[in-house]
Amino acid sequence: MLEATVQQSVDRERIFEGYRRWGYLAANLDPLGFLKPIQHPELILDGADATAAQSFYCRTIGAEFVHIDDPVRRRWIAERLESQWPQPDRAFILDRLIRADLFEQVLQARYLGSKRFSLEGVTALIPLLDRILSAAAEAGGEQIVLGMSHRGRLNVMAHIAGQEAADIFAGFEDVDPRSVLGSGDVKYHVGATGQYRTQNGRKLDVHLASNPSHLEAVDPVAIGRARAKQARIGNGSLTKVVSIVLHGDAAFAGQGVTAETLNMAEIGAYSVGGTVHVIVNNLLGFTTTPPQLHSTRFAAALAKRQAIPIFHVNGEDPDAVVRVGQIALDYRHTFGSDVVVDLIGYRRHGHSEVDDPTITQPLLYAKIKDHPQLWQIYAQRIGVEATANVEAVRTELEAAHKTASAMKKKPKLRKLPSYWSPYKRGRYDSAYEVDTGCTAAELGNLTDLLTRYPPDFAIHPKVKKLLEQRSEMGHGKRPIDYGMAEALAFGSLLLSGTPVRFTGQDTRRGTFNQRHAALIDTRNENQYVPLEHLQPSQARCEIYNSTLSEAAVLGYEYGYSRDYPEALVLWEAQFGDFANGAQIIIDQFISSGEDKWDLPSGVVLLLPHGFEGQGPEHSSARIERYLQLAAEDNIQVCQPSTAAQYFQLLRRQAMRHWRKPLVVFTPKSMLRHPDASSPLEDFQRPRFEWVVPDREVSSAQRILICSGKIGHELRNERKRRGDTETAILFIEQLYTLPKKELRAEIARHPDAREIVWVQEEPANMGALSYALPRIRHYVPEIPVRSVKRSASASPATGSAKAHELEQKTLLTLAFTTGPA
Ligand SMILES: Cc1ncc(C[n+]2csc(CCOP(=O)(O)OP(=O)(O)O)c2C)c(N)n1
Repeated sequence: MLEATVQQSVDRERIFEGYRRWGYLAANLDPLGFLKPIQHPELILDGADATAAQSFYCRTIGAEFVHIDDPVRRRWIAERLESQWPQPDRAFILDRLIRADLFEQVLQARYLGSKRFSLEGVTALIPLLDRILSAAAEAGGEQIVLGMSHRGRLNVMAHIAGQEAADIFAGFEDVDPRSVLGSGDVKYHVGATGQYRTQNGRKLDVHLASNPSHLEAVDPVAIGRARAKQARIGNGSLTKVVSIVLHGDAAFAGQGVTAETLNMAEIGAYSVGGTVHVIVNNLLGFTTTPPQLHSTRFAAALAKRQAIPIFHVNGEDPDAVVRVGQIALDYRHTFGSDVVVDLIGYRRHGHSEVDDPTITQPLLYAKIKDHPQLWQIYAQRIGVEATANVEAVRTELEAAHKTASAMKKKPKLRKLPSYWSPYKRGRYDSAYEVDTGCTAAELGNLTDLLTRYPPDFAIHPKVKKLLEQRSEMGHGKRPIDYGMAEALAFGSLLLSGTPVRFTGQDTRRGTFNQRHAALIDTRNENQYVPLEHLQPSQARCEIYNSTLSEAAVLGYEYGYSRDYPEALVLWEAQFGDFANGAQIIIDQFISSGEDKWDLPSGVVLLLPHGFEGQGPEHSSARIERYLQLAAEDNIQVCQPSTAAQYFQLLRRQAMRHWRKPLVVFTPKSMLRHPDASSPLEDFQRPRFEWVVPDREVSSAQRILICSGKIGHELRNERKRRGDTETAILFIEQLYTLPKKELRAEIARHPDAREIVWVQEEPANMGALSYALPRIRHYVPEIPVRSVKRSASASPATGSAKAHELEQKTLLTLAFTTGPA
């Protein structure tokens, strides 16, 4: 008897193990039945009774979780799936479904032919989010940061982000076009801030991040914003601020930034205590079907490379959907982990409402045509007559439409949090400038704090020497190099209460062995970051090595900067050209976010740049691209030529109350070069110099204008030639080009007969096509020509010797009087 019981229990466990692993394949997940359940061979258990396991794993929830190696987490999930759940508040769910579906229908009727990217087919998203937000609030949540794309966005704004339907409808009226000529964004991209009220009266602030068309690009931005909000709160913040990111199925599977973002979830530099991901899965991407969109059965499979559970759920079983929402939030809170909900439904209309989907999916849409709305299915299932409710909601929405059509001004759907109040955005004003220099005493004291470490710390001999040198630098005994200048900038800001957050690949040591922000004990690899131990009252310092990503990491830091204007937030590319891996973030958020969404940021990009014979890659940070993006004071583009200028620039960025992204081209070989190092006095100068004047030549015949490293080479060449008639000016701020300062410097050489723009980049790159016409325009009385490498498809030669030859030729040409 006992034996039989043991055997039964072993059999049961074997059956359950099979279903925990493969049950999701056999689950009923697609409301329209195109995604056929699969009987995995390991589920065919020769005659054994699997009814119980099937009921848990093969109905309308299909869970993938046995790839999680932690048995505690697996057991936690199994326990929740293998138990009976109380019936949810069905009247509430029905009401929400009616509202979600009718919202779309009224828009369809009133604004026929407008794109809105209807949620119909996956309207269970609204009760799903209701449950996730309510569970978050019940656990002590205060704020939700929501990232999402077009699909159902307006619906989410109305039902989750606390926006009035009338205010959303007003977006379709497109009133007051003159106020947004050349700026603003379409209604399904702009963000919203509002309040969500749970059924039992709790309130959550909801921040729906503004979003470009570029799918998934907002993911890291939203999560970075959540991290900044958590950092502002401190203790308990992981529960108080929750990030939720909604994805399309095609985009989740196809866009690399999704993988990059998921990869950051468990890393100290980026963790937010777990993000709830929801795939709003309509089993279509525009006109393309799943077998063409991903190499996996489910779009969600990407998440399985990590210990992230995936809950697939049939979008036409709202009770199951709500249950999954609760499990997902609880899991996030219990384990501080990401979690994926794959909400499977369909798309009632075309990709947008102006598309005819019957051309590409005639069978699917023939079926959809006769398929009832979800609220109808649900009302029938729970035995409720909903007609009166539907009419009441319709009347409400029609009234909202009427209100919207009478509006004269487009309402603002979002406002900046109060911590933005002290900060300015928009156009530059010289009144924003502040003095950024430090006294010798301040620099000396700070140097002592930056170069100390615990007495029992076994420091690497090379680092010890570096710190000794830095000590001499900070006390005026040797010129200060970039590494020390940067440490002094960060340290001085931290002491005055400005937090510093800085990430990038190998940033703690520095790609060029120049930073050594973290000292490493040679006996045990313990780390000590002097910038974190300046004094107890200092601000928070975070310097992290990032993952090997550009898009997600830069997106994250941009997001962080959006919610921490008081902090200096920096991202460093390993080499400047790698920033093109984050081009979407640069184009769609950093350079245009303020114009489109009126959202400022003070994020800093550090991009190592300079032609040094290292080949086509690693030479150019593509100065030309940032200058092409620049307009309306949207960004600042700078190339400081000395350590002190770098120091002043970083301090200026934090100390001015004007928040504007800053792109800095930073040196590589010049990092420790004496020509680019600065005496202590230059750190005491009041401000960053937009143009570095020639302090050696007073009345020149010729003026060379350049930016960055080439200027130092030109100076050396001038010295070699014993030339006393050529002045060399460095433009340190390329955008906005300092017209007044430049003209003033040129005017100091009244005999100048020629101006030469000199750059090491090829003619189709660098600042040439930006700077040359402007200089000509500013100084029409003097002919201006240029010296540069020939236009080239790739930035630089692969041969170090060819580079030397080219560089020599450039210098020779720069000192040869020639035709304009
Ligand atoms: C990076 C990027 N590439 C292409 C597009 C064009 N596009 C817009 S929506 C869409 C299909 C998206 O499908 P899915 O992610 O499943 O979301 P759905 O629209 O079905 O909700 C495409 C290809 C885009 N917006 N972003």
